[in-house]
Amino acid sequence: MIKSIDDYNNHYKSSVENPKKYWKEYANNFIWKKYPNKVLAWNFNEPDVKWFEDGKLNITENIFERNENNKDDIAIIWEPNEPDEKNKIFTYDQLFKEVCSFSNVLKKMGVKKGDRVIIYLPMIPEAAISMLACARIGAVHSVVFAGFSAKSLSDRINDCSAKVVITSDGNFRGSKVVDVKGVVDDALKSSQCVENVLTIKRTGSDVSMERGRDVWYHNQKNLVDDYCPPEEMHSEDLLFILYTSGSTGKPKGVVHTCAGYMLYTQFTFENVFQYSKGDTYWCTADVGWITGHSYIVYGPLLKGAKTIMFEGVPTYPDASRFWKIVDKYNVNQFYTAPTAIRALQSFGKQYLEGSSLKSLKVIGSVGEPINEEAWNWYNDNIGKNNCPIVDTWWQTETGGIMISPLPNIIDCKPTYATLPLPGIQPILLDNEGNEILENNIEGNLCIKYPWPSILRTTYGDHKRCKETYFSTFKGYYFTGDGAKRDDNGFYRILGRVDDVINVSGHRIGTAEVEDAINQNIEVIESAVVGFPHEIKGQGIFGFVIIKDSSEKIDYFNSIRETVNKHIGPIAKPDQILIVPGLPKTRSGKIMRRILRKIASDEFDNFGDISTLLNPEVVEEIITNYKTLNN
Ligand code: 7RM
Repeated sequence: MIKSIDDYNNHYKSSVENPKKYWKEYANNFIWKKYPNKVLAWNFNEPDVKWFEDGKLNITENIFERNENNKDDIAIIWEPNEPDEKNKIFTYDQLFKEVCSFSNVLKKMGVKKGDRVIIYLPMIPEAAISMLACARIGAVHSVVFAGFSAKSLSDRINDCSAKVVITSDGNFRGSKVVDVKGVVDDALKSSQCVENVLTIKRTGSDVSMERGRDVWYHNQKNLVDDYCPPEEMHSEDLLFILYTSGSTGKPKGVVHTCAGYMLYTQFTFENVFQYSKGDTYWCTADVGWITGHSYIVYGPLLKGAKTIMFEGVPTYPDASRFWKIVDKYNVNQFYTAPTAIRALQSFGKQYLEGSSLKSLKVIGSVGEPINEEAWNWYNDNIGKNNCPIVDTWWQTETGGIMISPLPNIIDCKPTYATLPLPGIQPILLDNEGNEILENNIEGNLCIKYPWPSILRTTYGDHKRCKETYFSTFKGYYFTGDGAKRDDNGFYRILGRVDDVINVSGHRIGTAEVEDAINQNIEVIESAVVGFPHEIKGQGIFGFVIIKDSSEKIDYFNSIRETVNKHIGPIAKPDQILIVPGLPKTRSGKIMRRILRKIASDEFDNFGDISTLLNPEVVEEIITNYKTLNN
């Protein structure tokens, strides 16, 4: 583990001067079924990246068998939605048995190495257990956030031709009981590939079970053994697929493979959180996102850490819940998103009274740029000016944290993710692809050299992976983010430079939302942009052209409901403006930059609009906008 600034400098230097040697040394910490001799083969044009190609391993063997001396240590503490419901605690030994039983149930259902399994679950222990069970038997998991609609779920099921869906009867979320199984049933009306639905009982809600297809997990569990041998995996075999939004089309299935992901999540977990044995760590993300994969499940468990999984929401029963959980378990490392910090800040300081938070040593932020005000509030009120804030920049595609302070080693600076971790070689490029060598200038953030957990492909469509990440700037991985560097070499991430909106830390593609809006029968055409939002970071603004109608229609709610149905509640537009037309170039492209300005209350400095086909529409949109906001 990196313990000082000298360590960091030495590590960074060797990781850049001799990356193969650097990562090969780190690979020695793991159990290999076959030790790898080839470390790295790569080419960013195809792209084609292979780490430890001739090695064989199983990631769960590196969680359970490797940590066997610590089998009575706590692995997962599960905190339920209701504060007075009993929590569940799993030692490594207990978790291992749970994972093995689950693996055997999947095997009995005919799931084999390489098969895809969709996990559509709330934050219950089985979410982690089922992921690990897939990994144990070599099946490829694809977790779908349980807030996504039936349509989004079936798109993902079909895209990866999943054989099995794992779900639950329902979800306790704040004061609500949410239907989960019903969404799966709906989704499966348009999916032919799924043979079985393995259902976990959580809420006890009445659900319909289709004979021959749907199976209760608790019935199956009693019929199987609680040991399952690890499947031998090649380093580059698929570990999981996770769908994420981009600037065009439907979400892409980002592919991560076994060995590189394993190395890099453990490496970043231990260094960024400076986790020591006995510590209690809590990441508040949902396992449906990459943060949950890498920093609730894989990173912490590989390290043998004690990780908390929380079923509920930050504001239930009230806005003190997070801080009460921190005190209840004496959390040492706490990792959350700026949107949660801003939301809790807005409830007022009275919700902090009665929580000492004195166990905290490191607090973290992820998912979107953290504004200075939120940073200061977090630092003063949660860290009590005594905990480094690790502002961690990374992506679904990067698998693990890329740029972050190391607590008590690298200084924290509000709004800066600071320095790259060992193995990460960032570069800023201007729009023509020239390297920006001066400091304090905004550029496109790219990475020069592969790191172990870089995405390998987008499932079923390698060309799309190449076009999205490796074609804008030849020879580099393009992140889609803008950034600048200060005189200390610290990076500040400025947000997306493409058509991706970051709403409460969730990535949403404008094209996806437009497609959904256009499904509303009253809609002719739409354009969606992000705008600054106090709590969510960015909100969604839809400019919509509607059909002539004599009826009085509540377009706002009708369109939001359409989006809810097609994507899910997280993509519902915050604002909708009915407009007579959209500003388009002669080639038919919507000039979003104008709409972005208007949605942010700016009505001039639109830049060059000489290519606009219909400049007069801009004034009309502005007039409508001003009426809407009065
Ligand atoms: C981990 C995660 C990725 C996008 C990324 C950025 C933004 C994430 C930060 C951040 C500023 C941060 N994966 N982002 N972390 N921006 N500072 N510390 O969020 O695939 O869902 O999103 O999120 O724009 O490209 S993600």
